[in-house]
Amino acid sequence: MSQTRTNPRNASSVAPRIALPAQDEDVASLRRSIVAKLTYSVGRDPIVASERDWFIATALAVRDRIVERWVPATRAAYTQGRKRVYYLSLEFLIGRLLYDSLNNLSLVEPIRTALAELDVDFDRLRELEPDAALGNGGLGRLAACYMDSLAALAIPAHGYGIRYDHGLFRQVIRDGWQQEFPENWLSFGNPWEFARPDLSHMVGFGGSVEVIGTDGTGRAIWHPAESVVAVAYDTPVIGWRGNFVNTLRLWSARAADPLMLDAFNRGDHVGALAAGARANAISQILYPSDETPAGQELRLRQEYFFSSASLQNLVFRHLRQHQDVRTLAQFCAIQLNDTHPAIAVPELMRLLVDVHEVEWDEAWTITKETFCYTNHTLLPEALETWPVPLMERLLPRHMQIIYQINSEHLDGLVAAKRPDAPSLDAVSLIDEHSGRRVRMGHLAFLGSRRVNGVSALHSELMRQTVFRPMHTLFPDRIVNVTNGISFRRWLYDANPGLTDLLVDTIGPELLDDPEALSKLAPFADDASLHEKLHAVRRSNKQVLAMVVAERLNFAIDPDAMFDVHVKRFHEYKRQLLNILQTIWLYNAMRAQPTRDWVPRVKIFAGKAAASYRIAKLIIKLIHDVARVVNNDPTLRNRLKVVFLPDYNVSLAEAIMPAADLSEQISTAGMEASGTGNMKLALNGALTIGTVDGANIELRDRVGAENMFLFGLSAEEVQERRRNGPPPCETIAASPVLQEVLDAINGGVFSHDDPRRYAPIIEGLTSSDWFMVAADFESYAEAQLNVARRWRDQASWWRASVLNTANVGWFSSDRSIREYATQLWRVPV
Ligand code: 26Q
Repeated sequence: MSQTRTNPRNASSVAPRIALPAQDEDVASLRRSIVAKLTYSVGRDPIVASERDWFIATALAVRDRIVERWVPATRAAYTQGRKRVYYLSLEFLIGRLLYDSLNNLSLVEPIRTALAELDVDFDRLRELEPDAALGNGGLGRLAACYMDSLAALAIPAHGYGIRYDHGLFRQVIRDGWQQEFPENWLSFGNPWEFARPDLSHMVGFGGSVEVIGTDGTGRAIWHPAESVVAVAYDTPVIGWRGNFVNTLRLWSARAADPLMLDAFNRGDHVGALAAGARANAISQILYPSDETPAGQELRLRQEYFFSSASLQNLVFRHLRQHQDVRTLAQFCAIQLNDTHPAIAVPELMRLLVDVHEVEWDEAWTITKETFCYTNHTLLPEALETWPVPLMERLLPRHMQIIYQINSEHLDGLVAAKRPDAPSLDAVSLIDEHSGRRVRMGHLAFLGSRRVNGVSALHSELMRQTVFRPMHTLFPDRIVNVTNGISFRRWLYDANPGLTDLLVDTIGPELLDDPEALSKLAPFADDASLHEKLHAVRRSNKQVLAMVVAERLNFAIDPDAMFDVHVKRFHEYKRQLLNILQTIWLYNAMRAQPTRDWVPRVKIFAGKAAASYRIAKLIIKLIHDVARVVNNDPTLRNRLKVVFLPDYNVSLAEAIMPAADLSEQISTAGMEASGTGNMKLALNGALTIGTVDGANIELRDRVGAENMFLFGLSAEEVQERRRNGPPPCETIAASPVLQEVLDAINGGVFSHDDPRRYAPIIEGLTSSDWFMVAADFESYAEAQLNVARRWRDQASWWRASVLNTANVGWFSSDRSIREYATQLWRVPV
């Protein structure tokens, strides 16, 4: 969207009421600081300044107002000696910061006015900000929402991650196929961050371990062969109403010795720079695979690089304040966002034992008391493991520590002689089956005081499946914290029209207390509210239609139902099921052209991992179907299919408020939680979904009668995979599905290459692992119910109101409160 000229909010244009009216004083002082920044920091004359110059100047002026609060907040947390949370995550999917910061500071209107007085259009300006896309999807966006809530709740916290030069790839669609291009968010500089070249740590790799003393109990000294410098870049994270500010500290990699002068002088000009290039590579790019670990050495280098820099930094901070490393657990809680930073467990042991000379047993106690670990997936292929030889080569001391942790763990188990003990094989940190590999999930589990899943079902499945043996040993360790989302970003920022209407209807309390949304429930049947909600939705849909027109040169009708399926492409998320149902609908409309079909626009967006062939083929199928459907005059515009390229946080902010129907149709048992489901329900979309992840908790709050649930349960999926009928039987039993597959197979959507979709058909007929065929009939039926409900608009809007009214619980503030009390033991 940064390339576009349209402002998605122009159509709804009114200022959100949550921003206080612009005070003259604010406006004048903002105007002065923007001009000062433009002059002295950007170095431009206002007469020639480009819009981008104005954006940078504005961001810098806003940053000053954040820093004014950052310094006292940080100082107060320090002097009060408050326990601090460290959130370690390889991903922070932040998006843009200008509007969000202004909203937190109640400065949206003053800035708009100040800029207008300078003849600059704020709404165009904010579209120029590139997304900080330092994440793949749900896990990264969750980290960003949690940073927002930590600041809102005034919990002292640092986010630690990597300052990737290139965020998630830019998705371009050529002839229906996804292509990946590098993303360049830093090309015009980043006005939000502070480089801290003075704040750096050495991170070692490779080399050897020297043991001092001969009896095996002596100290170990690691002599790394290679050293990389981690340089800190700090971004302040401001909380709601500007009350508190935390720090997001991202590490950038530099060579310790960037130019080997002797090599250069010998004439080896390229070789002289090789070490520098090797070091820089660590923070160059975000790994774009989602759910499937890449397993490459560079990824392990990234994981260790940021884990080590972060731990050295937090231990340093702790010592500066408390002088005694033994009190670490009292003042620090470290949260591991998935296993990506699990190497932090042996790293803390190394720092405590080798560097700070703490006894092993005490060090282990401190470690276990300090860490907590969040698991985000149960997919066996997504569980991170690293080959022992690679670990030994890259991190020899850590491998020794892992062996020692493992042998004490297994010895203890043998000594305990528990009758219910799982096999050693199942709980060992080393997987001996597929080559020897370190199980990072087991390592994180063992090194943590609490381990959590991200929805009730997911946490329960953790206990029953992948972590079953570990759970037997430590039955109190796994807890659940259901994910949440930032209402600031996903309601107040993204949907000012709805926010204003809600404030008008139930009062401003909801702005500070999401649960106050429940006051909306008594208005569920209020026709005048329905009308106003409809007006807000329609205007949001018009804005999205403008985005579609601009990007795809294609018109969609804002009065049609917007049926939205936006998320990463993965077979378990079943975009395929949706497009098959679309074909079914297409066939049905052509067969009965005179029926009163509900006009629908199927909207898809999402990226596939570059190497995920089937996911990319599904994207191509959507485009092929779109071409045929969109050009068929017999449908009389009652069905359109749209794929919006390059899905990111900013595009999501335009889509969520414009959705009527939310597709949350994962194979039951496979979506750990989902968070798009929450964003869409909050904005009033009705969910069509499976009984999976947080959909279940959504149902418990919103009511099954206000959703469209369908399909096999997680248990039924398991059972069917074991003993179900062969998929070809399922398909044969469903003439409509058979017809859909025949159309695809017959090249109806791919005249140029009738065999193109053979791999998809083959997957469905031979195994149907993701239960697309098995759930098809049930899904198609649920979609008929959707259409039926849509025709009864009063009933539709009643359900919509009850969705918004009952999702207050899904605020990430609630999630963070649970982390604070159950996991971190910090006051809120
Ligand atoms: C691992 C190793 C090497 C390269 C990449 C990765 C990698 C990267 C990202 C593995 C997994 C991810 C992302 C996982 C993810 O986003 N999971 C989602 O997390 C959300 C927040 O908890 C849940 O709501 C979703 O259900 C879950 O799919």
